[in-house]
Amino acid sequence: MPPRSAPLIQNVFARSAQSLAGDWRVIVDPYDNGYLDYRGQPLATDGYFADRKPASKSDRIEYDFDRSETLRVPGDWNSQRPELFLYEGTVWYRTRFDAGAAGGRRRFLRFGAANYEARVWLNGTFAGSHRGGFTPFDVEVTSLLRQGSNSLVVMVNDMRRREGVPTLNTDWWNYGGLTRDVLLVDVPETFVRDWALHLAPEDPRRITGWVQLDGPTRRQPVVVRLPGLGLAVRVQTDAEGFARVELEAPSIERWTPERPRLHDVELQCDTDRVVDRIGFRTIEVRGGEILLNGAPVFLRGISVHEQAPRREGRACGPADARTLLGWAQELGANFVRLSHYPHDEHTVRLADELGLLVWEEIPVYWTIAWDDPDTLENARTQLTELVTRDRNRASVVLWSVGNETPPTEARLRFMRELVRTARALDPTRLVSAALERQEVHPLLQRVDDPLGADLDVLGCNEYLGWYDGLPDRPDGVRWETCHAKPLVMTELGADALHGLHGNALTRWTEEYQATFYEHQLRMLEAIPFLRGMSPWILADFRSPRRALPGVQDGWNRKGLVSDRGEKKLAFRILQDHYRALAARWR
Ligand code: GCB
Repeated sequence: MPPRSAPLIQNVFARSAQSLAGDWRVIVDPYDNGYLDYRGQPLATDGYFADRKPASKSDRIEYDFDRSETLRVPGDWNSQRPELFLYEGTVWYRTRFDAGAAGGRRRFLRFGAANYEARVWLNGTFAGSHRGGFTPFDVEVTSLLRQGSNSLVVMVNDMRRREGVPTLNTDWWNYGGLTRDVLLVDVPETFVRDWALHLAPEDPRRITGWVQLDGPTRRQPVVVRLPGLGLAVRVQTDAEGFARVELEAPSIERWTPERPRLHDVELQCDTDRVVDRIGFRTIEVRGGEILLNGAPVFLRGISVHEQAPRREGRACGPADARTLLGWAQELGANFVRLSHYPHDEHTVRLADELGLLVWEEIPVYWTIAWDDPDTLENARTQLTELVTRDRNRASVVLWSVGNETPPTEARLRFMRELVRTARALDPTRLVSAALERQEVHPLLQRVDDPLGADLDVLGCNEYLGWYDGLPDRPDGVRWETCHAKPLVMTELGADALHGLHGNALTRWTEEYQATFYEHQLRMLEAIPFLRGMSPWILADFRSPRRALPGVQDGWNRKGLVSDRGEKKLAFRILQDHYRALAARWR
């Protein structure tokens, strides 16, 4: 039985927290010299983590954070210094910060993400570690924190590993570093660590869920309140600090893309009080339809990478989220596929506010070490952390367990385990994966991956007209599936360099891409079980696989928007289509 959740603090943004954003001192350490001795053994005391200064003029210390260069946190290192653009390895980060007296409270460091592995020391003492480049983790530092100045050292390593999740090969840039918020969070000794609140799928006039306390006083009454609606319930936690929540809410206004209503929620026990803003809605699949609040919905989507808009680097923070999701809204989307890894929590919270439905994904991508139990454990942990972080977001309707994985037995076992994990963690959402198509003959394509039997919604990536043929390749193509489930075409796309013009048969031109979309959209219109799409992709993104000089220059150019934020011709084509679809599915 997988755990109910990862030990993460829910809604850190509602907590009293100190941001550690700023310029951190860094040491670039390709040989892990600050961690290992010359025999490859971990250093006991002398590593860079000790953040030492010479005690006398004779003292030999071969590093000095105070005289080292700086990098901005949050931020990837690749885009901040030209010599780190292609760097993969270890970078040591050091910041100093002042902390007040603990006053009987507990303190945690929250890392929004560190790609890919992180080890954390506070004042020279090891405090915790994490692997997985896109999910948050908390490190308790209550007993390590000093009143006054503190030294926080984080060793971040972003080497790609064959047995990692993702593995060696991806079509996106391996941005390393402390890429998201770092916060010092302050909570009472016993606090409400986690909660899940949603409409009961079997009876949406009720809110159900649970709360989880953390700390020495685990048995407590907890009141869950929706002050705006005058609703409240009092529950009693057990010896583990856990209690189920049931609340009658017969006339609660639902969250919809058109009216994304969020409700203030308050959770209070004797020792703590915390708030959240939660939308309530249902999502299910019935008779080939995706039902949102009981009504059929068509997912007018776009895939999104976490590529910073109009600049180099990984997107992070609320402003980038606003630009990217703003473009999606301008396109007429009601749905975004946040590919191929968990995006920043700010993005998902903004989707809640804007009314965008969200597909979230873990980086189980292409071919990974299906037979390695530790790889599976790693993928399950990343999924658990993602679900824990976002299970209270109404916008999130689909968990995806992977992208374009090959239909072998070992992979099927691996993926089925992930599907089971997703369902055990969160029985209220749909589970999917982006699958591949099978060509029966050129005019008949089929989705018959056996994993489809385990999913609620089939995702399929197809590039008819780009990797296969010319823009008219989709003409007359029919689709079938053995699974009788709704299909979302999760990828289709063609590269175009913004400003490059030619006729529809000239690769890399905006005209080729626009024509590709015209033929694609006609084909998709004729698929009776199609219930959504998320073409590839919103904006051009950095990829080491894209070498063509003068066109790609290290960018995947399938964006409808260029790396500088300019819209290509195809943007308008999809926008017109989405306007028509929106009118039809009202
Ligand atoms: C795919 C992958 C995606 C790539 C895309 C492409 O099938 O899922 O990660 O970036 O194709 O552009 O080739």
